[in-house]
Amino acid sequence: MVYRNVKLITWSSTFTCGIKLIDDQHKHLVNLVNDMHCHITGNEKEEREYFNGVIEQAGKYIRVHFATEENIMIAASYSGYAEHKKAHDEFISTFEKYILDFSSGKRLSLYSFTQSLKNWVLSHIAVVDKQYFGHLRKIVARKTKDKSDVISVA
Ligand code: FEA
Repeated sequence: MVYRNVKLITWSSTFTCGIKLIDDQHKHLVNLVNDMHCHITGNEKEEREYFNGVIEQAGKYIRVHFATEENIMIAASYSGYAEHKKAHDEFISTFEKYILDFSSGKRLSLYSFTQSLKNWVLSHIAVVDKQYFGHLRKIVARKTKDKSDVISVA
């Protein structure tokens, strides 16, 4: 079982929110899942070495991404902020538990880890993140309308 050069997730416009920073971060997460997928060999030693080399960076990146979204939601007074942050926090706890098991020597299945990361990333971007994307779009539309009203009055 070797998936080299096989993309597990193909980026699609349905994942975009229109904020470049967020879209770039989501693309990076998708690339990360695809990279993990390409390193599945079924060989425990190889997979452990690969995982060891990427996991810390991945954890840091995910935290930065969540903080970026949370700051945007706060700035936009998004009413779903607390619930969204809870989903982020729960994901971080699950992720940390996995890393703890891994560093204490537990057998790693890169296949199952990658699958669960893919399922989480996809369902979160496509469902939960989409809810605040909608809120941001409404704000932009309102601001654009206010501006055009001012211009037409002037
Ligand atoms: Fe609410 Fe964004 O977080 N994308 N992910 N995963």
